[in-house]
Parts: sequence; structure tokens; C-alpha cells
Amino acid sequence: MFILSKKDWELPESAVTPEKLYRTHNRRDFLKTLGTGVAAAALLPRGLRAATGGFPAKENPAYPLSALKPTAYEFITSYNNFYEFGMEKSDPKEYANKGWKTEPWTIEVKGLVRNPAKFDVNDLITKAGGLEQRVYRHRCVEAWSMVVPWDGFPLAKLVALADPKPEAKYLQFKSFVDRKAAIGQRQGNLDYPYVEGLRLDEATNELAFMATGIYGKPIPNQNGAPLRLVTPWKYGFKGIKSIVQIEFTSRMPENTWAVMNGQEYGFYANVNPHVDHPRWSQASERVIGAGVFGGRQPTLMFNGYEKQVGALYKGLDLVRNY
Ligand SMILES: Nc1nc2c(c(=O)[nH]1)N[C@H]1C(S)=C(S)[C@@H](COP(=O)(O)O)O[C@H]1N2
Ligand SMILES: [Mo]
Repeated sequence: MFILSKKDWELPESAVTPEKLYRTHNRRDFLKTLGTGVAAAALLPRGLRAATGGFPAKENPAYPLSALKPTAYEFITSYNNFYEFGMEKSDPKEYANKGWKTEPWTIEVKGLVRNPAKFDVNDLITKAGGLEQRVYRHRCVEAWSMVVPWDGFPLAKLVALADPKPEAKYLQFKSFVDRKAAIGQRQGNLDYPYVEGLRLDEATNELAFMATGIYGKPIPNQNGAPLRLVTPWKYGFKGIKSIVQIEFTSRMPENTWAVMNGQEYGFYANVNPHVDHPRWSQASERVIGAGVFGGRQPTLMFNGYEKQVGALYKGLDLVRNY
């Protein structure tokens, strides 16, 4: 166990409020100092894994725990972006656990598919073939990163169940709306529901993942219970949390951050050290939980996943399509 240096929680001056908007209704003082001295949790022993909801998950040997240095559970679950529950990194852990119910949960699959359906999440996990564990890098557009052991199933399995029609070219994802439970939705800090999108070929790429767990435990509310998207070659804002609907479409769908501020956030959001954000560099990233000497590391093209996804973007201008 080690004590977290306060430095680890501080964003560089230039990036303190990167995804925060400059619209009038969003102006307020967010720069409350984050808590000091948080003890990092050790890896959870296998014995603690729940036997429900598809757990325990087996490790996918292509994305093993041994390949990357996973971020401690305590950091992954207390340093979050989930604007529905506030705009501070520490807000989601607090406000997403005050009576917000994520079970039972239904997700609707609709649009240009042969099998539109509504699934209970646990049934969907079973139909998708159960859970596997994958350890992925996680890179926020705000230039911080973690390594997360996710449990879940490939998005391609859900796409196969839906059986898209030939006209389907994109997926649009929608998060929940619950103004009673979600303080950020009451405050109107963004337009809700939070929406995201992928091209169909991105959605069926082997990396695209639907996460329902972290470290072998059901995913905590603050990380997007009960089901969130994980696209590790893209900036974290693509990883929409607490999904209630997936619609297959023929046109490129809107995504929340591009709608809010299209100069700074696009549809693709591929991690790219050579394409800077207008207000800060993307050449390096701050490693959350790495300690005083962990500091920064260089950003990798497609967050280190070029082998898996490079072919998707052959011929696409990545400067224009940021
Ligand atoms: N519904 C919803 N999904 C969301 C967000 C959000 O505010 N609302 N934030 C995104 C951003 S910017 C990031 S970096 C990741 C953060 O995921 P984490 O808190 O599990 O690390 O969730 C993404 N998904
Ligand atoms: Mo992010």
C-alpha cells in the first residue's frame, strides 16, 4: 500500500477544465481541491469475485493482466468523468451512489436491424456468451491515462445478435436520463441524454467492448453501471456509460462532446500524439496513480492499438477527422 501524492490528482494548468464548457449555464467554480492522501487498494483477490451477472470472468489471453501495469481499483473508481453526477473527478463516486438504481436495467437495440429487441442486461450477458476479462489502456482527452482490467463482452457479439441490415453504417448509443437521481442532469451541465456513436466497422472491431465489471467485480455506478462502452484506441469520452439504447443508423450520429464543442471534440476521437487539442498537447499523458516518480509518459498512436485498428482509418485524414 502506498499513499497517493496530491500531485497525482492535479491536472496541468492548461488542462484543468478541458471538457468543461464555456457556455453561460456551465460557469461556476469547479476548482475545489481534491481529497488528499487516498490509500490505493491492492488487487482484489479472486475469492472476492461475485458469482452473479456472469462472474467470475475468464482472462482473455490476448489482453492479460501481466502485459500492462493495472491502475489500482481505488483510483479507477474514485477519479471519474460522469457529468450526470457532477463535474469534479470526485463527484461521481459520491453522487452516483446515493439511491441511483442500476438494477434491474433494460437496454433497447433498435433501428436498421433484423432483430430489434429489449434486453435485461443479465440476459444480454448470457446471450453474448458470458464475460471475459481484458486489460486495456484508458486515455482521456484531458491527457491523463490509466490501465483498467475490464470484465465484459465484445460489442461485436451484440451487433451479431441485432443482425444489422445492409443500410446500417453506424451505431448511436444513449445513456440514461433520471433527473431525480442524477444531480448533474438536474443542474443541466450538459444536454442529456449523453450520446455517442461508432461506425459499424469500429463497433465490430475486436477491441470494442461492453464492460460490466472492473477487477472481476460488477462495475461500480460511477464507472457506468451496469453496462458501458470501452473503445481503448479512442479518447475516453467515446466510452459512454450506463447505456439504455443502441440505434443502428445509416448516417453518422451526433455525439455529445462534438455537439457541445465541435472545434475541440470530434466524432472519431482516436488517440493521436500528433494531433493536439486546441488548448493542450496530446504528445504525453499523466499516469493516474503512478506516484511521484511515475509522472508522464508519451502518448501512443491509437493508444497503442494501431495493429488492431490502423486499417480502419486507411486514407482518412486524421487531422481533419479528429
Ligand atoms: N454518460 C456518460 N458517459 C461518459 C462520460 C459522461 O460524462 N457521461 N464521460 C466520458 C469521459 S470524458 C471519460 S474519460 C470516461 C471516464 O470513464 P471512467 O470514469 O470509468 O474512467 O467516461 C466517458 N463516458
Ligand atoms: Mo474523458
